[in-house]
Amino acid sequence: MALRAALRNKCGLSGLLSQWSSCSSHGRVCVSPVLVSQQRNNSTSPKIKVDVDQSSGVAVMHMQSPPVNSLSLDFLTEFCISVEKLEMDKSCRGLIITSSQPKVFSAGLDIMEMYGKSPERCGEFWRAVQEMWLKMYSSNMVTIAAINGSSPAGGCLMSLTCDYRIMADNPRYSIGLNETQLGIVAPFWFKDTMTNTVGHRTTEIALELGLLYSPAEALKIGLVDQLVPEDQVLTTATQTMTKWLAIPDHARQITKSMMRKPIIDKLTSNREADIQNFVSFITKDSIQKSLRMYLEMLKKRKG
Ligand code: CO8
Repeated sequence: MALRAALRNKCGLSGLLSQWSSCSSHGRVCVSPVLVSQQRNNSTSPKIKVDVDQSSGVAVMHMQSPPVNSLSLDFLTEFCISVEKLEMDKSCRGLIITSSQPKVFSAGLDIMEMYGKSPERCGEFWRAVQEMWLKMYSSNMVTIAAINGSSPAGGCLMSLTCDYRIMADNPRYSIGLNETQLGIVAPFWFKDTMTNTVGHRTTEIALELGLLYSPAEALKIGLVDQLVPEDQVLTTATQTMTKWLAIPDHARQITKSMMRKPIIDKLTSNREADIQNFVSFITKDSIQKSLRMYLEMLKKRKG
């Protein structure tokens, strides 16, 4: 609830953090009882399971929200709490994100959060999406996406926030920012994150056509960094993490910040306007109609 409230107001997680810091004493941060139980090495919330290896300082976050790890407000809230806790834990230097769901890393934003909802709820949802992106894209930890299934739209965005992407080499999986296929438009920070990864021209084509790439195609354009057999995704991520953690943290962190800060600043200074844009766009009748048609298509495809 505390996080939901923080997400709802302007200061977001940084506000929540400053509230925590303000009650710190003797160098220890005082947190609410709800959060204390999650300060163990390993924690499980309904939708997220985190295993921390104390000896290596690496956390593995398993997304476990059936059927497809769609990014609902509840999911994003739990996700942000988990990342925030790890970020505050000085012994944790690396984070691997993966899925417990078969065949799917994440289906992206929960479409039901954007369909038939009040403007207030849409605004709250979008603030949580922004928060997820800001937390991940600016993380001090080494972050690796272990993509063990399909990863469209918001799932692709989440993996793009990471420092490195390893995907299962299974041609049935796909990854990409397919927003235009739903009749919606990826906002500037989705676009900028992809441009930073694969370049302007590739992003322009990918976004206009809403392209979903097979793992082999994604590797070719640099959307993912490495393909491995499905059963080796997590072990490869762990091995890769060791390599990244061999670099002194401060040097790596400053370099990461140098590469990413311009986009982060752009969203940070435009958060409210971005929320307003999203709310007025997504609540339009024509956009709601597109979403309904897309949902029907998903159901039909299943049938
Ligand atoms: N949100 C909500 N429900 C979803 C979503 C989703 N993103 N994706 C799938 N589901 C539901 C399905 O409708 C189905 O529901 P039910 O069981 O009730 O029929 C259930 O999850 C299982 O889905 P499938 O049977 O399709 O599962 P598969 O394993 O066969 O396929 C896929 C998994 C590949 C992930 C497939 O479900 C899929 O392609 N889903 C759609 C993914 C998608 O297009 N996501 C885009 C979301 S929009 C986004 O992330 C960015 C928006 C930016 C907004 C900007 C506006 C300004």
